[in-house]
Amino acid sequence: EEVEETYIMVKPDGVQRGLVGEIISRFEKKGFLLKGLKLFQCPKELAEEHYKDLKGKPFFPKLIDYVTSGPVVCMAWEGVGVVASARKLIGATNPLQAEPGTIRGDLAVQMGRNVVHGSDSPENGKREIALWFKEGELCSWVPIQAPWLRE
Ligand code: DAT
Ligand code: MG
Repeated sequence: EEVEETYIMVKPDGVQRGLVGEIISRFEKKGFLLKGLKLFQCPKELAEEHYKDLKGKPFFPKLIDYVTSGPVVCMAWEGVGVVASARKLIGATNPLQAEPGTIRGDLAVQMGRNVVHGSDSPENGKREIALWFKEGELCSWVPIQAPWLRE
């Protein structure tokens, strides 16, 4: 049971469709700790760095266009097992395969419009938070509900 950090991002379609509150709410209600939050217009270079492992894939140019097509909401979340748990809350990459009850399963239909990003490993969680947030944009704090979330 390790305390981890994950980078969650509402993609431009989620922002345009007014799903920001709904998506943040799912992580809040689950009981994870929000450490950073901002609305941000992502430059192309940052999008390419973020998705560098996918460079060369046929869909890469469209993916970069999509993620830079409007503002995104950047979030850093902390918690025990938060990386894998957030991926479960988000659901499968292809929204048509994502289970009902997951964000993509409930709110999206197409892979190229799958509303949200979540880091795939604790290492990438750290890497992506460092990539998207500057020093001073993250808060360390203890919410009043902490003793009611973990014994
Ligand atoms: P995930 O976002 O579930 O971590 P990923 O890291 O494999 O998925 O890919 C990043 C994004 O790229 C994904 O959210 C949507 C897009 N993508 C992935 N595979 C794709 C494909 N085969 N065709 C079109 N878009 C794809
Ligand atoms: Mg991924």
